[in-house]
Amino acid sequence: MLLGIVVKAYSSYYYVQTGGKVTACSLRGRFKKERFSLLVGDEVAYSAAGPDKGVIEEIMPRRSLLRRPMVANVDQVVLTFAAVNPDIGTALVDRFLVLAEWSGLEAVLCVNKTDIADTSALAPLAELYRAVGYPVFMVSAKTGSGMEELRGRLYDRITVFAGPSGAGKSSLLNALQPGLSLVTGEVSRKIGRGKHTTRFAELLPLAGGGFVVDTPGFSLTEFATIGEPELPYYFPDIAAAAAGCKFSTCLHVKEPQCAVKQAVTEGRIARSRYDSYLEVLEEIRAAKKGF
Ligand SMILES: Nc1nc2c(ncn2[C@@H]2O[C@H](COP(=O)(O)OP(=O)(O)O)[C@@H](O)[C@H]2O)c(=O)[nH]1
Ligand SMILES: [Mg+2]
Ligand SMILES: [Zn+2]
Repeated sequence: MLLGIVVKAYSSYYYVQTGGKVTACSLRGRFKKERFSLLVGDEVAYSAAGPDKGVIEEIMPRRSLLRRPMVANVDQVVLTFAAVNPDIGTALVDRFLVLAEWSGLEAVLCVNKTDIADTSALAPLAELYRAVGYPVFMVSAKTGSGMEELRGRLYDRITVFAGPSGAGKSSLLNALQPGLSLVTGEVSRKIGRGKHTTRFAELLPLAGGGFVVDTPGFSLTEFATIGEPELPYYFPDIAAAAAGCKFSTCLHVKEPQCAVKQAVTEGRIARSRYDSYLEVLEEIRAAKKGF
């Protein structure tokens, strides 16, 4: 039996990669009866069934599950923003970070298009997120600047690229791995709006080891399913300060003796982070009333 990773699922075949080789595998009948949904990213054992063909005999336990897109065993997400066009802003960054934390993914920030931006003006933003604990990469898909550092972060892991449309996710992946030929720019947006966009992603192999997944982005309307009490935990800076609040149920809004508000006043938590927290909390509350 051979071990491999499912890199693509297409019309009842699972494409399993072992080393540099991809084998088209079918699923052993008993899995179909169990209605087991095998996903891209799953590790499997398979037996050979002819040249370039195989049968999946065993499915290994999953380390993680990302629901949109459906990918198993994702290790981290690279949240990609453009320095300009569309301009990066803390409100949007914080929303993507909440979704990453909520999905249980390690998150890193990547600021692209630094070739057409004033990088010194971006330094405070990078500093802010590094202080919260997120690695920040300043890159340009166009000039290749900063790409080696980013590449180092992708080695031997499954990484999902997410972020707003137009940030340059597909361009970055094309620059990281020549030969991928992902569609970029206006054309990709037109395709993306079509109704046949797949919910199922494909793992794209990196030559040095590891896989990347290009996504059109998380849906930003999913806050409704986050509970109010858990929200502070998705802001690591807020969660760290919350230990000092008088009430263990403190949501850091109007409660007395709130260590979070104190930390904002004293500048230990960035005002923009706290504002983002209040905004998302408000949306969670509004969504609850609405439905
Ligand atoms: N100047 C500049 N433009 C870029 C860079 N990366 C991507 N772009 C442009 O930004 C647009 C959107 O890129 P795309 O990769 O499709 O973004 P995606 O929607 O995040 O996948 C395209 O017109 C790219 O040519 C970069 O590093 N510098
Ligand atoms: Mg794209
Ligand atoms: Zn508090």
